[in-house]
Amino acid sequence: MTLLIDKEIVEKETSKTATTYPIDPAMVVQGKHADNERLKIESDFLRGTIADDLNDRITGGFTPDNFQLIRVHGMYQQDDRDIRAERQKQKLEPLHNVMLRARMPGGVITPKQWLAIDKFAQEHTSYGSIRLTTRQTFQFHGVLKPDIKLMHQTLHSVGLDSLATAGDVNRNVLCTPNPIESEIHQQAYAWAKKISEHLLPQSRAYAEIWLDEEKLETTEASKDSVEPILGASYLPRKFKTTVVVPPQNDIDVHANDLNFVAISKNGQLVGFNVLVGGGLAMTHGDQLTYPRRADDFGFIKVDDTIAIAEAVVTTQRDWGNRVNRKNAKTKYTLDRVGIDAFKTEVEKRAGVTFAESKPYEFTERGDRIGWVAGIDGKYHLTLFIENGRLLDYSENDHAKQLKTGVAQIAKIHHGDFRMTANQNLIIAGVAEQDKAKIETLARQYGLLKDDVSLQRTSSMACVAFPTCPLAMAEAERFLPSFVTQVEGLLTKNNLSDEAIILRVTGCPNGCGRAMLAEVGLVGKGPDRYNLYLGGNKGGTRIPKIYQENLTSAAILTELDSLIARWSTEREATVNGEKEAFGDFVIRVGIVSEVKVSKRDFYD
Ligand code: SRM
Ligand code: SF4
Repeated sequence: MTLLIDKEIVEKETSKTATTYPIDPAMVVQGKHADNERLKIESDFLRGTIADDLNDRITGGFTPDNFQLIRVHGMYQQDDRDIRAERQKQKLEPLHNVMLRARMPGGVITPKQWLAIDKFAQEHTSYGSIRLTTRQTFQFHGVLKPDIKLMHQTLHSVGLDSLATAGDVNRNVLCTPNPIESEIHQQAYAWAKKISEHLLPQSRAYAEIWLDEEKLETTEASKDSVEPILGASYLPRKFKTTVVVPPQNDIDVHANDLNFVAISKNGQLVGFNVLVGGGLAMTHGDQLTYPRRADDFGFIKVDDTIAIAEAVVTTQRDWGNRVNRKNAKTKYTLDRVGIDAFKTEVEKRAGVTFAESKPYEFTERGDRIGWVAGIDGKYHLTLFIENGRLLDYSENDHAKQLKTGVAQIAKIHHGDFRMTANQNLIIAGVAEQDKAKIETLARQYGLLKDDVSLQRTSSMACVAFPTCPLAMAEAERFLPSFVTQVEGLLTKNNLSDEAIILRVTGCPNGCGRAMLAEVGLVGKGPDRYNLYLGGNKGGTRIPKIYQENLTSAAILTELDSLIARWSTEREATVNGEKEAFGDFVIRVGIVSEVKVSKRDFYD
């Protein structure tokens, strides 16, 4: 099978380009820069004093600047919130540890790599779990300072890293994760990888600090060339990119700053429609923050992909708000300077003119749990992993040993694994003769069950307690029993074969993408959530607030009557299917439709 990516094109496009552009002051927010800007500039290209902190064993934590800087190296300092108060009572510092998030464009990981991360999670993390995330990678939670370097070296020894999975940089690049379903999927994945690599920080800080590589001094003369794309102060805020193959929108384009929507002709990838400026986070009570859909900039040919990716990133780098981090993401830059101005600048920088967008449609987002056949004669088994948490929940009962189960599969699997943006895991590239063995293991270890409802596989939650420092309410720990209750409501109304896209996030940052759900719960406080309704199946509509500050019991009461109405009043759609819940609540006026998020999200 040939990839459309031509080696020469890639080499030409990935060569270092001049990255300073004349900047119109009218496009830049004036004022005192946020403190994060100082620390990035002073960090000597992401080094800071991380190495010194690592040797300081008096505290388990990092100094405030390094607390931020380690994020670009893929780590967050955390502590277990369940035991925080108790430790405080005992006059102990919080039990500082780090969470690590790996870089894994398109979520692809080999069995050998899997076995290495499995072993590390088992031996060196306090939770003993591997957590699949909503952005096609995994996290370790609870790694203590003495093990941090070992963790990076372990990843490196199997060809993995965690560079730029957090912080003000381009994050892990997502890609529709069934790569052998068509040639387009494979080509899309190759582009996701290429974009990820092209936009990575070039600083050698990661290699020096974690892999003990030789330290290179940054001289005054070399400063300008260290980061040709990101610049010495990196991006104003996090930046997220995807490559997606319609009609699947399984990576949720509207949560991302930059999206390449694959357009094909006669089975070949001919280019991408480019969508810019999506993002879901908001702050309770601050109407200057809001979730926003990405805007369609137009169509580009495949050869222009890297140039456009770089131009969008450098435009956001130069025009993004460095004064107020709450308004620093690309979505706010677009609304401040105007879509046309941003797009024209991207065209100028890339030397590419957007053509009119090509038609496409997103119809679904869920993963197809179970086996699918690939075009290469191989098979792929998608496992539903509730909340993405791979953990051995019992010492003796195999059926509850999810983490061990995946490791057992890794030992005999000849293909690879693909993490999905719905926190699930695909065992990809299985030969016909190996299917039965793999399926037996998956069933034996509770990774594949016949009685999981469509509602459960359509539900998702962010991590929240006990590790997330920003959580206001439970999410991951709350979801399983809440779904059971929703299943009950569906059954009561003869809808047990149907599902509502249900998502819960422990705070308004939106990591579980509740702001693209048909029913979204956004945490406000202990057992308190704002209830949003009206997203759609394709993930192209933002839901609207229905009621605020409800307990979970009150939400179930609301859902009880809404689902009862849906079951009796729903209509057939034009293509004969029954109306989805998110469409229904808008048609009958339970909530109004959010069309232009900035204007009508808060009406
Ligand atoms: Fe997220 C911060 C977990 C996807 C928006 N997110 C966090 C932190 C690191 C908390 C912190 O800053 O200290 C959470 C760590 C929890 C923990 O203990 O693991 C966290 N985010 C996650 C993950 C693990 C949720 C999950 O259950 O899978 C996802 C990891 C993705 C990855 O692998 O890179 C995750 N985060 C998202 C998404 C969804 C997406 O990208 O598709 C969003 C919304 C989309 C967007 O960016 O608009 C999201 N996370 C945020 C934000 C708000 C950003 C903003 O624009 O204001 C924060 C807070 C921040 O950055 O200040 C945040
Ligand atoms: Fe934490 Fe909030 Fe993200 Fe959930 S949505 S993981 S609570 S930051």
